[in-house]
Amino acid sequence: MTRTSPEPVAEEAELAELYADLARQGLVPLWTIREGLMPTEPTPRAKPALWRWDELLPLAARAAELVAVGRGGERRAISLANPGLGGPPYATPTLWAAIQYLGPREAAPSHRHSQSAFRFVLEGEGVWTVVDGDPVAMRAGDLLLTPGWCFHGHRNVTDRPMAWLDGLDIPFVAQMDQGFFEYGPAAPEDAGTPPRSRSERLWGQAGLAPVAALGAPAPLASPLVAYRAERIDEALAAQLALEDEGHPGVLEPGHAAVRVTNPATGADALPTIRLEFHRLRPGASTPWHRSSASAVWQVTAGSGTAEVASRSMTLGRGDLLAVPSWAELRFLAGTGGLNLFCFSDAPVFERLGLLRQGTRAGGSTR
Ligand code: GTQ
Ligand code: FE2
Repeated sequence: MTRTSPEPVAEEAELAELYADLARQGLVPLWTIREGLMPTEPTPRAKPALWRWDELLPLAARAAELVAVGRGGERRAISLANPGLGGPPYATPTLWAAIQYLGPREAAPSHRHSQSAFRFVLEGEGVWTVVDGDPVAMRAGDLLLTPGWCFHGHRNVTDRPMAWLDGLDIPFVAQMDQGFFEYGPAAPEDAGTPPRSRSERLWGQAGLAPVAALGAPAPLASPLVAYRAERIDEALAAQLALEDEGHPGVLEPGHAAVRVTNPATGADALPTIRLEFHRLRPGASTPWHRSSASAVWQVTAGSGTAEVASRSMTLGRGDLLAVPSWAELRFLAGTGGLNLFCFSDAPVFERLGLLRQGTRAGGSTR
């Protein structure tokens, strides 16, 4: 007969003495902690959590009245802190999500860091983000990238305020002790306000790569740093039109989805963050799904419901939803359809052979 638990080998007192001696030497016996260390499946401390845009935006506007932006704080960004994580300003254990706000004519000074970043613009316009000297316009529906170690500063050139969503891998980089940071020039960069960035002029034509750039090793992060609202909308609309015509293209019936990729490699646009846009037809729903990646979703248009774990949450425009690892999730679109932006830590785990995806029934695929 094989036994899975060890035979009792000692008296209580002897055992306690052994544990005390082990602790004094900085040693821990696995058999006392195995279940916590190596659970049957992920047991995230992060919880499904929802932040409403209608509440975030006025709070950011109040912050703008009271708190200046500049060296020191660097950015007027307010982060989403997951209630399950007990304090740190993290939406999930790996992802930072924040609302950033610039008042009329305000500028956030240039800096760079090893963390990868993006900005997604729900509404408004008038801010240029300057990425390694390349001014990139930010307008409603656009996704802008700031790959790791690129200098970047933001400048509002209008008389109206503007707010947007920031996403970064700050928690992941912090946990792994990989954080590096450097200030840029103190004077705000006035690099101009061209309608099209140099990055887009060079890389913005799908399927046409500049030969001059192809000799060098392909960059891990996308050399294209702006993905425009019009192109994203066109790509999603095309999938649904093809579905109407009986051709393949959609992810699931009534559910179009595009991933933001590096045009030089076809891989995820950022090495640590997956970026996707989803569109559900009116009344459509997604099947139950779960992933060992954690994610944050934002409603870009329309409305509906998110069912996550055993909770049901109504979703309106701009609302932000944090989804922990392995939480069961599905979306149901309202009568006007549901459009979503999503970012996750999937590329990290995919590359390390750790990513798992599954359905509700528990059937997991690798
Ligand atoms: O805009 O550079 O939300 O460095 C957090 C860290 C924004 C930024 C954030 C940052 C930035
Ligand atoms: Fe930054």
